[in-house]
Amino acid sequence: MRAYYYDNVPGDQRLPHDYIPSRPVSLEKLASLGVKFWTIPVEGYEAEVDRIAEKEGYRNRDTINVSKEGLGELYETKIKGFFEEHMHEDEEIRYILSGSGFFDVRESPSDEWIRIGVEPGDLLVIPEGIYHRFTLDEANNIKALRLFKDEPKWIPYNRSVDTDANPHRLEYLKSIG
Ligand code: KMT
Ligand code: NI
Repeated sequence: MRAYYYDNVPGDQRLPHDYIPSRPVSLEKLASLGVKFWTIPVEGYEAEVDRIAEKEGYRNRDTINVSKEGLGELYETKIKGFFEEHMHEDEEIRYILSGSGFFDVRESPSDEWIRIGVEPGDLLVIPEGIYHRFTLDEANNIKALRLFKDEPKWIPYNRSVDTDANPHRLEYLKSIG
């Protein structure tokens, strides 16, 4: 995992968009925004992922393969949708099995994008109510476990005046002070 401020230069979303020089973001900074992170080697990952899932109450999981092969005719639509700025009313929990990609999360109150480059072995928890988006990188594939507590609440609410007033959004802002 590597996190840094997104440079906002127009162009391909799959490029790194790292400032020159880079403006790195620490794990402490991410934690202050409610973003949680673990590294668990993919070889024999099950026991450790099970342990964390047990501790955090992530009782269910499935696998998602974001690639042309994995998504078929939904590919273009999905890729576009993932990169719309949105929030969820539940955590978005991903353990990366293979490939790579970028999760962008909004820092509050600055409203700057922080880009989180993920790779195999990364377990990332994006809190409910935070604005975020996802893109593949130039390698164009990622395979991840999606963990969740009960029924998955994966509805993306694209950012608007309505989401600004969503109770989960307000609760999130309160939680980060
Ligand atoms: C999401 O909800 O944005 C995704 O599942 C995207 C990719 S998971 C690595
Ligand atoms: Ni999302």
